[in-house]
Amino acid sequence: ADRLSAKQEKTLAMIKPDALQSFGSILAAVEAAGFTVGRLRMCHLTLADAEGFYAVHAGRPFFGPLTAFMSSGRIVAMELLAPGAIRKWRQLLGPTNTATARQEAPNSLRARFGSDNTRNACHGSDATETAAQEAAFFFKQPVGRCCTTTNTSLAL
Ligand code: RTP
Ligand code: MG
Repeated sequence: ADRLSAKQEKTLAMIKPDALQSFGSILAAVEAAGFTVGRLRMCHLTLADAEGFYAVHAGRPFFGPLTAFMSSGRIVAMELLAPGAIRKWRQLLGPTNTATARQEAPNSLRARFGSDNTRNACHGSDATETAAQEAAFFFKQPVGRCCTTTNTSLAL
């Protein structure tokens, strides 16, 4: 009943190129934490796609390395549904910097699967508005070289 209740929140999660090989383990953690997986898409972002997704960071010193990394291999984008999904998923991610994550949250996904401050395994939306924008980015327009698109019956 809770899975379909109005208390559900939706976040946009991404498995970044460095962690694609750990998709199975990450999906296991998603399930164990009680999220419902909504729409899911695997694709290889172009550099322009990555620049669009991270447009808010344009001009930051890490923008070039970040967008190059994010277009270097396939990613998985997925909607995760749960009560408080945005905070809950970022909690599971741990701190942005993998080294910090290993110190402060050793069981977090970034501690387990990240490599450094840029190659940090996964993404999570930071607010309701960005979650909606990011879901639209992946599921309401053609993006990159799409490999797989699936829809579950529970997608909102
Ligand atoms: P995300 O958006 O990926 O969930 O991560 P976040 O909120 O924890 O981090 P944010 O500040 O939004 O940065 C987005 C991504 O840019 C890369 N980054 N590199 N100093 C650096 O080298 C640096 N800082 C950020 C990371 O990949 C980060 O997740
Ligand atoms: Mg962010």
